[in-house]
This record gives sequence, structure tokens and C-alpha cells, in this order.
Amino acid sequence: MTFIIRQVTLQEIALPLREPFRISSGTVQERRILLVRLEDVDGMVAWGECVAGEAPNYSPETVDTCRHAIRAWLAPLLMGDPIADPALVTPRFDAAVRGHRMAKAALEMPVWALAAERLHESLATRIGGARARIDVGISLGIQASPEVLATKVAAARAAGYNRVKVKIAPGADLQFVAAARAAIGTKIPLSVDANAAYRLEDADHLAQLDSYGLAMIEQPLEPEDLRRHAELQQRLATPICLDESITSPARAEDALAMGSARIVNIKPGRVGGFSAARAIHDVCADQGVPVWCGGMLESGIGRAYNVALASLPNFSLPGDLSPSARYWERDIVQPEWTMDGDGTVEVPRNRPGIGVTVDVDRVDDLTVAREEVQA
Ligand code: OSB
Ligand code: MG
Repeated sequence: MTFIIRQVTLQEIALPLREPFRISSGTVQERRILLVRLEDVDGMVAWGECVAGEAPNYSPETVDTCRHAIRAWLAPLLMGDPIADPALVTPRFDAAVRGHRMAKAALEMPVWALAAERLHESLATRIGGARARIDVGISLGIQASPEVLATKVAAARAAGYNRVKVKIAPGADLQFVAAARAAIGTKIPLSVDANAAYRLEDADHLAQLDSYGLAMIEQPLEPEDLRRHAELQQRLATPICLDESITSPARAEDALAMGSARIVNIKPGRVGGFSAARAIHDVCADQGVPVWCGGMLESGIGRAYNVALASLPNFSLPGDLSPSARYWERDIVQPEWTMDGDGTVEVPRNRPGIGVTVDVDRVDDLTVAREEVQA
């Protein structure tokens, strides 16, 4: 099933979060989201979403670097030439462009959606998904005080979430985790995410977290630093989960070989798309390392890709796949993403493509910049 992409359109929207999201490396209030619209020569359309943020504080890529990479180098590689298989897009990109994985993912993932749509299949089915429902975890930003955090954790527990993750940073860790631990009870796993805010010299300090029985500590040290993560893991009982560090299948192999992590967070939008995400999934499955799907405060479009990916077999831990209403007053897809009382999200396996309809009028209303890329 070969198809040809005729048009790539970039549409940047501004979407205000219901409440600011604070992590160790910065705060987001209004998401700038770069959306991608692909149209093939038969007039079939697929929407994708770039996960890059406004500032380079999670990864070196940003909305603006992605726009440039897509416009100048990547979209021209996608347009015009027949695509026999979406799995061939990543090799085509990687042969010509190093890095820029978020930009690559923003194009590669909707190619899978387009292929699924053409076959009248769901995206999840197309990429080999196995599960019908995914356990949902919530990621709570750094709060003003441990008391405020405790209130949020209690609300998350009442809402039915299957895991609560709390952002930490030096100065906002032990007391916050103690408050979260007291509020969550014993049934739901609790984890923390440092977004690289610590150094190996903090190992004794971080070891104090061991007494809270955390499911994992996510990305304690610098993204590049696999060896120090391995040293830190030796000194912690709490499993380390890597997020920012895992940029490719080879990096995942290295991290596991070195003992830098016991759990891996896979965000398809971070690693270059579904081809790389599936390869990382397979590397981890071979090593018996569980994975889960992280989030980047995506709109309902990006969430569709994450939900599809999380239906692969080794995604055995709850993903950061909160429902639309946790982030937005109103999402840009119909139906919005929801969570059932048992804390799961349904994989839309009976609907073709991404499984939700993009509210194009609303996208147009929210648009701050739009350009058609020249082939
Ligand atoms: O580290 O997982 C992260 C959001 C932005 C950037 C980095 C991260 C996050 C989250 C949010 O934790 C997860 C979500 O989308 O709900
Ligand atoms: Mg993280």
C-alpha cells in the first residue's frame, strides 16, 4: 500500500492549561503546540502534534527549532516520493538529518495514522497494539506547599487514577513526598520525577526517598549521564526510571547494559516517532524491563498517538495519559479523552486512524501561525 504525501501544513496553536504546570526546569501556563497536517494525493488527511515546548529546558528542541527542521529539512524528504511503508520514514529521515527527533516524530507518527486510515484500521492495530484499555497515572507539578500537594494527591486518588507521580526538585522533595505518601494511602503506586534536577553528590539525600516505598524515581540526573545514573542506582533501593536520557534504541540498550535504569519511560514524540518507540519497547521487553508511556502535556491529537503506543504488550505500567479535562477547558478533538472510574482510558480500536476527530474550526480559532511547507 503505497501513498504519496502532497502537502504538509504547520499550524501553531496557543492552548491555555487549566492550571500552570511547574517542573524542576520551568513552568508552563499556556502551551504553544505545533500541529502538523498531512494530506496525500488522494486527499486523505492526518493530523499530528509536535511535543516540543517553548523553551529548551526539557530537551534541546523547541517549537521554533522543530518548525525550522520540519520546514527546511524533513518535510521536503516526505513529500512527493512514494511511501511504501511508514516504517521506512525514520530511515529516510535519519540518513539525512541527525537529531531533531521531536521534529521527526511530528511527521513520522501521522504517516502511520494516514496508513491506518487508508486501511480502515485503527492506529493501535496498525502498530501492533494488544490492549483494549490502558491504566492511567497522573503527573502533578510542583505545588506551593506540601499541604497543597496533599490535597491534589487526595483528589487524584478519589478520581481513580492508578498511579500518582509527583514532580520534585531540590528544596521541594522530602516533605512534599511525605505529604503525598500520607495522602495517597496504600493501594496506589506513588512515584517522583526530578527532570534532571540532582547530581550524583545528592545520592545520600535521594536515598532518604527509599523509605517512602516509591514505585520509581524518574530522571534524577542529567540526561547525558548514563554512568552516574548507574552509580546512583547502586545506592538506591528505589528503581530509577529514565525519561530525558532515552533518546534512541541504542541509548536504551546502553542504559540497560550499564544498569542506569530498571524502568523506561517511552514518549514517541521524544524519540523520533513510532519506529524508534517500538524498537525501544522491544529492547526493554527482551531485557524484562517494564515500560510506560510518558506525556508532554499534549492536546487530544498527541494523546491519541500515546494511547495507541501504550497498547503495545510491554507497556505494563500506567501511563501519563490523563483525560482532556485535566489539562484543558476544551480539547481540540471529539470525543474528548476521558478516564473511567477504574482509572483506565479506552484504546479506540474500533475507529480508523487516530480514533478521534480533530475540531478543525477550533484549531483555526486557536491558530497563531500557519504555513504550508514548500516541497
Ligand atoms: O518529565 O514527564 C515529564 C510534562 C512536560 C515535560 C516533561 C514531563 C511532563 C509531565 C506531564 O510529566 C505528563 C502529562 O502529559 O500529563
Ligand atoms: Mg519525566
